[in-house]
Amino acid sequence: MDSVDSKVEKLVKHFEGVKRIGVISHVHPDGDAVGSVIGFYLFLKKIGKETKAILKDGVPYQYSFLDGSEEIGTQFDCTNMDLCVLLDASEFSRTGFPKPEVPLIRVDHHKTGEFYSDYDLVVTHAPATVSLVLEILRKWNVDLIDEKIARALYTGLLTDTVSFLHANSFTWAFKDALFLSSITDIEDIGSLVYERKRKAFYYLLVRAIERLTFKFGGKLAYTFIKNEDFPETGATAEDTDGIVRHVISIDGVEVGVNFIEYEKGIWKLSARGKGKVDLSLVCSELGGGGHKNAAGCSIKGSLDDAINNFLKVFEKWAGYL
Ligand SMILES: [Mn+2]
Repeated sequence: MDSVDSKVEKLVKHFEGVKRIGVISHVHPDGDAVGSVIGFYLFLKKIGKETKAILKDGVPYQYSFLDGSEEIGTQFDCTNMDLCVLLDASEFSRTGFPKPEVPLIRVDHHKTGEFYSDYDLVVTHAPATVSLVLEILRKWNVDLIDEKIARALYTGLLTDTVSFLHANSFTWAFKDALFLSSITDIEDIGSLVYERKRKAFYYLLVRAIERLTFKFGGKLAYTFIKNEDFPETGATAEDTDGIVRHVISIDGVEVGVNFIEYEKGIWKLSARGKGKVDLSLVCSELGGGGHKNAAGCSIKGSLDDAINNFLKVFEKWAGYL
């Protein structure tokens, strides 16, 4: 933790000398992206900075219970900021916007990605990006961490650890959970996040389960969501969240993959693992990235192209299954 501590200290000093700080994260934001953006944004406002928070796709409905979500913009207006903080994203292109002229700082726990300056705080053993944001806020002014901020950060921690099923560091994750639960009542957050799924999610899930295909002796399972599945089921991009968890949850499956065609002809691949193969390496070979057990990338072409390209690359790691 020592090197993290000194990096955080340096970063806080830098933030203190800056007036306007923009906060941004990736498209199709997950709980960690939303939680770290909202938590950091609310804190910046409270400490008296001029700030803007941006998520191109907005806050998905399952996280809209968080205070502050209504203040998150979807237009890119970071250009008149003194610096822009990229949270929970390995590359700026993941925001869905072109890289701005303003200085960038990356705060993230993904293995691969871009580096902008010595102020970058990229810590791969952090349980979530919210944990890094929490380190920053505690060092900056711990007394300003209120219930709203704590709820946003806890949401990111809960979802990125898959309800504490996985964590790069359980000690760190539980320490953060303990701290955050001392500031806010976390009792309802799990239910708000996980027990408000729309019916359209299940219509998509039924299709995904029916299409399951097993390879490598049943150790790799994949499925897909076609572009036309969205209008046919009434689902939106937000409703795909969590489908790949059902694929990886099958006994004997070591790697689960969902190919999702949000845009016609572009397959967004979401891969989950149980530790045997480093999926961030597999996905970075296909132009993406992520974590060992959760990674993704995009492949252009037909569904067969996407599946075949992935399987061709994956074959090299299949011996570890
Ligand atoms: Mn994350």
